Amino acid sequence: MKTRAAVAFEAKQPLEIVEVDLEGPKAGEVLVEVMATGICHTDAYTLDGLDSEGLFPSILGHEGAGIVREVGPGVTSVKEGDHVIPLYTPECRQCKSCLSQKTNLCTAIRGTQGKGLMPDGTSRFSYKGQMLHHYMGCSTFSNFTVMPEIAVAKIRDDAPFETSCYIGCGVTTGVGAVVNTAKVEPGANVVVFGLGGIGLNVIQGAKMVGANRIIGVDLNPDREEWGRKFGMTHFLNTKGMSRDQIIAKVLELTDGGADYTFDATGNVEVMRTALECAHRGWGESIIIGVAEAGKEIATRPFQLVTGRVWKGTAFGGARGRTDVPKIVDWYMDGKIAIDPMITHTFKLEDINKAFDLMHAGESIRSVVVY
Ligand code: NAD
Ligand code: AHE
Ligand code: ZN
Repeated sequence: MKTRAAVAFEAKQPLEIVEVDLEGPKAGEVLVEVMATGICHTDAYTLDGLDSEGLFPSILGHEGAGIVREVGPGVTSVKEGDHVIPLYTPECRQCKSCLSQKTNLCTAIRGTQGKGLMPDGTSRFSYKGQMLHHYMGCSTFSNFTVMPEIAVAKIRDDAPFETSCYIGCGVTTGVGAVVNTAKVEPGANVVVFGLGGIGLNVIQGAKMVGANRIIGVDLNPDREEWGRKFGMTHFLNTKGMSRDQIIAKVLELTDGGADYTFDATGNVEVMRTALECAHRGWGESIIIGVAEAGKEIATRPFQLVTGRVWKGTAFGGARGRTDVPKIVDWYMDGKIAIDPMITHTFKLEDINKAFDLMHAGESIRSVVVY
């Protein structure tokens, strides 16, 4: 079939809206009509050529919601007409990782997914005879996409696509980092570095579980108002501040250090600061941000010897097929907010504007509605 898509032909170039060819679903796969997709900073980082796994030409996008339009042979867990959220972290429930119950990082198809291919090692997308890569196993910047059955979460039919698509990455990542990865307990003091589409969800997750002080850190002064809307109790604008100054201020606000800190910037210097703001003896620092290719983190080992813990989280530690439908329920029941964070809505033709707004710090989340 033909479908409209925003194609990343080359790094650092605007996406081009073209009609591409899409092959139908093979065994174990489903055809999904993407109804809406968010634009996450990870899409921008890949488009900017900063992802060591980045491939071109490709169809980016990994934060979607849509409807199953066709199922391939052997598909049993979803059917035509089901509403689904594509999962860049699948859940096969059979691999060593899924069975371990220690991680959400299903390994069933990670190898081919990282090469921009479907599990059989081929792509379903092409343009004028040239193969286009899939992206993070999702490619939601295409109106129709093909997904492995293990990489879609069936969700309730009454959840609006244009808001629930955000659960496909940002919401689940931020809230899940609090609930699944850090397991923040009531009364804990929390510091969130970077109050964008992910960090604000960390804030609302921390508020939801009953954290005490929730300190937001950003260089953009406009983010203070945003943080306060979702439960932030203190704001620190770190523009012009040295690492030592930031740490001293956080230690003052948290009686010696935070119980939990989160990096939602992707900046490795910030990741170090976040770790060193954690309380001696028990403070945990969770890395959410994706750093540019070639960047490394550093700290004095003494920081860990003295009991601070450095952790990371992908997709908020969520097991997609199991947890995503529950997060949709939290949203529909009013336990978490999504609508106010969606600051801009575009047609696919205008998707490049969403990247411009993100880089200018003017949007929280932009969504393309097909
Ligand atoms: P965003 O652009 O919406 O937000 C980033 C925020 O960080 C902005 O408010 C910006 O002003 C702030 N910031 C930048 N540099 C800073 C600094 N030095 N100090 C303080 N604040 C700073 O991006 P997003 O969509 O929220 O994504 C955030 C990060 O999370 C990105 O690196 C993204 O790739 C990553 N991410 C990771 C996962 C995961 O599963 N681990 C999932 C989604 C996104
Ligand atoms: N490919 C990059 C790393 C990118 C990355 O860490 N992606 C996160 C999701 S970001 C969503 O916005 C993730 O899930 N990672 C686990 C995985 O298996 O990809 C690199 O550095 O090579
Ligand atoms: Zn994302």
